[in-house]
Amino acid sequence: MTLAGLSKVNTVLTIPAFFAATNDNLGLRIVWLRSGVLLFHRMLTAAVLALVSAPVFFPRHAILGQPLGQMDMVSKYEIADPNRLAITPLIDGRFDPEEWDTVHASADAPIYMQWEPGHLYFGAQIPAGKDLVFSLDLAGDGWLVGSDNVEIRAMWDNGAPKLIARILDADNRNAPVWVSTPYTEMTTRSAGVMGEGSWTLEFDLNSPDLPQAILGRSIGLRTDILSPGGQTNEAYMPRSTSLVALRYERSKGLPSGMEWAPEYKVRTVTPGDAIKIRLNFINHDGAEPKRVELRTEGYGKDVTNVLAMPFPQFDKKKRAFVDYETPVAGEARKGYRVLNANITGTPDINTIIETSYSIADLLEIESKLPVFLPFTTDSRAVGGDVFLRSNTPKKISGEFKAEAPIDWTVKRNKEKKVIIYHSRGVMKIPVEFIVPQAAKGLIPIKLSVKVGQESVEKTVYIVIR
Ligand SMILES: [Ca+2]
Repeated sequence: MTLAGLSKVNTVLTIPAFFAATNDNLGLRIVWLRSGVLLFHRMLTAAVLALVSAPVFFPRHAILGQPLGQMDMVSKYEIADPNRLAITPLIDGRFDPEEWDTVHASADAPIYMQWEPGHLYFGAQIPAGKDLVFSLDLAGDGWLVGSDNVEIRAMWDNGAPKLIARILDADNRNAPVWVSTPYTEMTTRSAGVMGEGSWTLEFDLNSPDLPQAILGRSIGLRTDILSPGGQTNEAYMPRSTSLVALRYERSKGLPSGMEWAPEYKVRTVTPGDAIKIRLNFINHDGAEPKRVELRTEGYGKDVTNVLAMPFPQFDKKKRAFVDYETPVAGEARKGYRVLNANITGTPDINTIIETSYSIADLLEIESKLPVFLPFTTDSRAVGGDVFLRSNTPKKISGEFKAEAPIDWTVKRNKEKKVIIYHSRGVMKIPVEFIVPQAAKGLIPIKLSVKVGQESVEKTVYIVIR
């Protein structure tokens, strides 16, 4: 079992990126310095580093020699909490109670961020007449490192938000370039509402061109407000992103000497069923928790139990546990939800513990179809497996369907009877397609399973280029 806790906020000012930019801007001087005056070189380097790391007294663009009109994208980006929980929002442009988790508290433009496997979710409240730029370093290895950096510019356009995405490809560190990513724009669902003086933005980032959201991944993030038509910085310019991590657990105000970890048999529950989540505690010091209140946050609030009880005594091994057992109502909205445990006691204990669990469909559709195919002028057969993972102890029987674009043929298992006898069992369905001649682009494949009145659907993409 892993013990969850807060990790420190890390701010990354990409070092190679910084030097790339410094070299570029001070190019003439550096060539001259390399020709011999080593001592002066060292003094100048020290002075530049001192100025860059100095607080706010000097405008950094002046130090770095940025052309006028460049944005300050190296200021420290404040993060509310680096641990981001799995929470599924409803992408409708409206912020419901506890739907979103603040990642950047700002009076001008508060930013929200959370995730679930395969999806990164962002929300924002943006001043009317302004655009907002997200700079995401999806491998968390620094802006201007690798080809996993994406800039997403959100603007209000004709009554709805519009997103324009481009990837910063810095695989060649000496010549980073912008690469447009229309597939990211096509696969990102977004919604927004124009209000008094500001507009809302919600989006679900899930692109075949970008690294996938998985548990434990660290991501660099910053956002900047700018005017419509305003340009963001050139490809070679550094950006300072702050690291956040994709987690299932988080805690605030844990007393010193106290640790905790959740214990799940399974992290999923289907509507109409029940879930038990055990919270295990170890108390090395003298903290005295007195009471604990447990509830599910957000969309899970009205469909689950609220429990309050005295905090149990610690045993001789300084261990204690608290169980949260709840039925989940049949009409529950599906998605990741958060169990919130509020512990109070002496001295001045006010601890919040959070853990994500999934109110899930009857089964999960997992695709092992190829994501990328090289372009060819001939037609060809392409195959892979689809796994159906039951989320219920009950037997499942239904109908599987694979649907491809009209000029494609589903040659194997276009339709297939599904029977999963065992509790939380798995069924493998091999699927084969005939890809037509010269097919290219972003190809949606719709996979679905109908069980009684319920239909579970998933669209996956094959990219041919
Ligand atoms: Ca919403």
